[in-house]
Amino acid sequence: MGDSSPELKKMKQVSDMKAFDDIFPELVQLMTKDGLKDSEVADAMTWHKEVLEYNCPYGKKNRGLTVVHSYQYLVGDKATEEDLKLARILGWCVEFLQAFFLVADDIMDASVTRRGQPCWYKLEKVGLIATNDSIYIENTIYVILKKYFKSKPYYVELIELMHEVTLQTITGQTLDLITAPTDHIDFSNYTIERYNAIVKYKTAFYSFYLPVALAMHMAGIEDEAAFDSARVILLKMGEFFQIQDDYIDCFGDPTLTGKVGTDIEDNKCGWLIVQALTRVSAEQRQVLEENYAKKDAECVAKVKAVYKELKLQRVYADYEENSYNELIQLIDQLDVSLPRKMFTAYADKIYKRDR
Ligand code: DMA
Ligand code: MG
Ligand code: MG
Ligand code: MG
Repeated sequence: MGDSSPELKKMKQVSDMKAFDDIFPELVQLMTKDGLKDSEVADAMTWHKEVLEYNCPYGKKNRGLTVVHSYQYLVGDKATEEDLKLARILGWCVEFLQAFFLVADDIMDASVTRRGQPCWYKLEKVGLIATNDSIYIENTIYVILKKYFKSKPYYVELIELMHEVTLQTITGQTLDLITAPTDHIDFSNYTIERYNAIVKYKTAFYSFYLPVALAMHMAGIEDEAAFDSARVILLKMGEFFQIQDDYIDCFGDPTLTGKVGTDIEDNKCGWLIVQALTRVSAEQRQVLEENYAKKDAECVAKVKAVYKELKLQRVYADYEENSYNELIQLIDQLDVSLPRKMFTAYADKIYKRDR
């Protein structure tokens, strides 16, 4: 996994993605094959198959692929093809966890599109059945873990980690949602402390710590200190990633991101509003109070106009630069025997992202 030319790097990305994608049908089969033959539940299985195929394979798959890459960084040439397949399956478990959160998140955030297609709950035939479908997607994780990892010494660690991180993410979603009431605005809660807590819990644990920690378990690492050191860096990276997500929600291009932003309409305690509130004049604050959290394109445009007056695009560019440098410093100070490249590769993947 050394440095190589851009062409070689691109070729490797394509072949890594293909090897990863090639496993997906096997996992869908595992989940549905027996049920499809059972006349009592065959209709449900046909539905489940579509739930998985619609909601799971079309993301960037950064989280899933990170399990594979981290595993490769940790064990080097010792990785057998069989082990790599297991790492890919674990990667898919993270993708299923993500799909479970997203199906529910889109209902709660009243989103319209996801990964370039209508949100699952938006389909005429789906609606609130999507809540049950999200629970179904979550459950696939444990069927898959049992099938492929039951005999491994680290099986229980995987299950416990999945549960722990799920609870952290749900906790973050609760903070995100209750800080954004639907019936009134209260900017007094929109502090950087609250913001940091939301993003750490709703995003950083599952998107950054989880994929690397799963790979560490697979690689046989048992030293708690190694997990603690990794967590410090990965939570910082997760905070950075969610700030990007909040920025892209407002200033990104939906044809690249595959989703249309809703944070202003949803009254979210996002990075932009928190930054704006520390910089506004009394008049600008009033514009925000009158127009934030309204499902009305003109109101949204007025909020964005204040963001632009406050030059938040510049503030963000500076933040991104500084935060990346801080991250690299943190990685340089790493005192345990984890490969630095495992972290810098992940950081480089997300720095200056537009999708
Ligand atoms: C996403 O937060 C968090 C989870 C746990 C899905 P978000 O609502 O900002 O995500 P998105 O912008 O993708 O809807
Ligand atoms: Mg959302
Ligand atoms: Mg959300
Ligand atoms: Mg978002």
